[in-house]
Amino acid sequence: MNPDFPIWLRASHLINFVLIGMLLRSGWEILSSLPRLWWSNDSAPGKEWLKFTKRELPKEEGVYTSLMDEKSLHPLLALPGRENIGLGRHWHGLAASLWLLNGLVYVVLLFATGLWRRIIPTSWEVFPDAWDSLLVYLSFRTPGIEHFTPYDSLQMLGYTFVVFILAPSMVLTGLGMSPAIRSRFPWYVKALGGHQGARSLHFIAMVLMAGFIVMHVGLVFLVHRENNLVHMVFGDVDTARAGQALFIVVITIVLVLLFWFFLSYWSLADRVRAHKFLVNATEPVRKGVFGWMRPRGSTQNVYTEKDISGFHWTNGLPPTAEESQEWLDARDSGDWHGWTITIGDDINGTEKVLTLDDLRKLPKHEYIATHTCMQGWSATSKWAGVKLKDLMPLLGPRPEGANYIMIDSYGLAQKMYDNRPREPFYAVVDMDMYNEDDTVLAYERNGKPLELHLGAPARLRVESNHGYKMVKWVKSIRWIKDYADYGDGRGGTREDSALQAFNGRI
Ligand SMILES: Nc1nc2c(c(=O)[nH]1)N[C@H]1C(S)=C(S)[C@@H](COP(=O)(O)O)O[C@H]1N2
Ligand SMILES: [Mo]
Repeated sequence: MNPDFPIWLRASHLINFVLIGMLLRSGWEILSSLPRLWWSNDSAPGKEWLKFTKRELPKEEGVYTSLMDEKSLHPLLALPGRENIGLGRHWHGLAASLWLLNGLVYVVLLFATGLWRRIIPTSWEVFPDAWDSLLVYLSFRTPGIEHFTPYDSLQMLGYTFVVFILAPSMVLTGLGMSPAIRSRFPWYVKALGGHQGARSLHFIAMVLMAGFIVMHVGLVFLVHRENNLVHMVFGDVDTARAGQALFIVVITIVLVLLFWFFLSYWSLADRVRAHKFLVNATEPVRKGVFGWMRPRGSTQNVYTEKDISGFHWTNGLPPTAEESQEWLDARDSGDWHGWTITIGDDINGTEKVLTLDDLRKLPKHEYIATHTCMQGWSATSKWAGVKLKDLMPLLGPRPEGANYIMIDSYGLAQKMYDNRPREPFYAVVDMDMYNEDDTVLAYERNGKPLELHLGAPARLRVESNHGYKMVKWVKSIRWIKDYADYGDGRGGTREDSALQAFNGRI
């Protein structure tokens, strides 16, 4: 046995392979839901630095939704494929958590066993040596086996970069896209170049990682293949079993590919089942890591008026005549005359009807925050409105048994995932979200009345979550016992129809 390749090392190598494939494939699923990349926080059409779509977008706000920009990827390529960003996000979260765990175990053992000396260079000689091997490769030759002890200088540099620089930057830029983290530590996201900076850097890191994998796998077979194969499979130095090792490696790769494809088709075969499984698997991590983070947008000054975006994407278009004549009439009446919002409680059946003037008389909360849609776009605005926790007490104390608040819209969902008739758009917030200072029924943006396409006259803001919680054109806000009793029971339109998680903090 070669002490350089103990069983834990070989096992974590294999697990890493499985998980990284899941990460790449679910990442592509997420990217395909908005196949454009920006450096600027406003995600303005025409300002992309890279796009994977030929579609030209109107420059005008409010006529085109991000859902319309989705691209469908084949299930053999993406996890799960076919415009399922909800499930893609769950798979990404599950694979990322396991990948991080596997990576931590690997790094801890690497140091505990002293094997780190095999991959982390300890002498400056590594640079000229690596340069020499590079020249050898570039002349289509391979460095002699004596350079591999067990890794040559170029490998050491490559592995050190991937393990200690590239992998951590994937985690750090990935976390930078979480609304919980942004609303709690806005300076962190700003340091990454905002949401689009984090997103673009995450993409670039992915390209480097994918490039590394292709080279790495290629070189295993091209450079001293027999040695690599017995190291990897048997942890052995004796190349006598190289044939057997090759067989095992090929079979393993085929099985892993089949497993990846199976995950896609298993998810697509019964998306609700996949959602249940994935939410159960990921929610404890989501809760543990992000649950304690309360937004601090109102007290921080990281984002200022200077950061306010010139463009704001739209998801969901304003109610039409079939959706709500009532809303249209109020819109056309001037200053929303006749428009009302109902606050109520489904437990005792009490309710109170308020006008826009009633809302304006309540304490006004104003702050600057960045909106992110889970599809990937962002925009920074100054929002003003009434905190939900200032609004609901107008009804009296929280009713006995009320655990959630449900917000309904005058408008219908843009599309349902199973193509059934469109239902009214709604979202549910839990007590944590309700009690946050930056959970607001907003009626102003950037000091002006809320625009029609952004939810006029009042829309919800839940700054610790992605945009899908933030119901536009709000009609009613009600205490409920449990969201399982409404819709498909998943706690919102995007949860019901796009299989997003109830917890939208990442
Ligand atoms: N009524 C209604 N509210 C909605 C939606 C919708 O389709 N209908 N889309 C949600 C999603 S997914 C996002 S990202 C935000 C988009 O807000 P914006 O259009 O104001 O940018 O609204 C949310 N609220
Ligand atoms: Mo969204």
